[in-house]
Amino acid sequence: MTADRGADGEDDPAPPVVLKLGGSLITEKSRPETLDEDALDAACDAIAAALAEGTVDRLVVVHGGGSFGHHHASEHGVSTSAGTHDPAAVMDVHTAMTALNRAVLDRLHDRDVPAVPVHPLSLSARPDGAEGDLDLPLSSTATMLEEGFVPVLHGDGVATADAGVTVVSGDELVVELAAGLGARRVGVCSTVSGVLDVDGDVIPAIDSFDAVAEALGASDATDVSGGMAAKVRELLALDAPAYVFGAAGLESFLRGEAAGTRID
Ligand code: IP8
Repeated sequence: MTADRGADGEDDPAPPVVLKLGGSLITEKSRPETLDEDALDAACDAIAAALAEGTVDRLVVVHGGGSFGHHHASEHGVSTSAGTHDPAAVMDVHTAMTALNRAVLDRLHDRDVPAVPVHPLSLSARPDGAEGDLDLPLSSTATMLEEGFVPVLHGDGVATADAGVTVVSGDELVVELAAGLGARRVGVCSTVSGVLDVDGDVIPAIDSFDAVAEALGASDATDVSGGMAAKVRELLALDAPAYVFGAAGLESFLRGEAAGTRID
């Protein structure tokens, strides 16, 4: 693990890389609770190689829900804005997501990656209700990083004032982690090879939302309908450069090179 020499002479740990593995990448979205074994293995191979080669020294992984979380969430009518007070619904979503998390961890352990789980349901909250900001305490994740672990978080349920439990998405976690931990680089790896223009070609770089609003189909500057437009807007707000790429770009990203669309 490398460290930078701080102004006070103390060793400051290098800022981490935050990587999201999309649920659509690591699961078969059309079949409930089914992994895409090949895609997950390939992603874990790339992560293990980057850590072994030292192109990444501090890494936080976040994964989405794919056919594990989303299946149960939609069955119970739970989303990032619609909550539930039914403990069975909370358990269905959380149990499926911890099963997926375990599958990711097992494959990382097979490759000697020191991965440990962080379950947002036990940690985070939306104290201002479903439309409010996420409160994600970062001290456990930060300390795990300092101790040499690779924390692996996942989309989950989250306690939400006046709504019970809503869903927290992997994208929300990525933004909170990147901002709160002062990430060096942020990667969002999914089944799409980048942010696409109206012709379906990857846009190499985005530095302003207005320049790409039309291509993203955003109707106005306050569009919060989710999807790529919301993702780009949130990634633009980060201090760290963010990259949106497909499976083929993961190795490049982890080597510190360009991949897919750079959002900065
Ligand atoms: O796949 C949502 O995370 P996402 C996870 O990143 C659940 O949107 C619990 C549905």
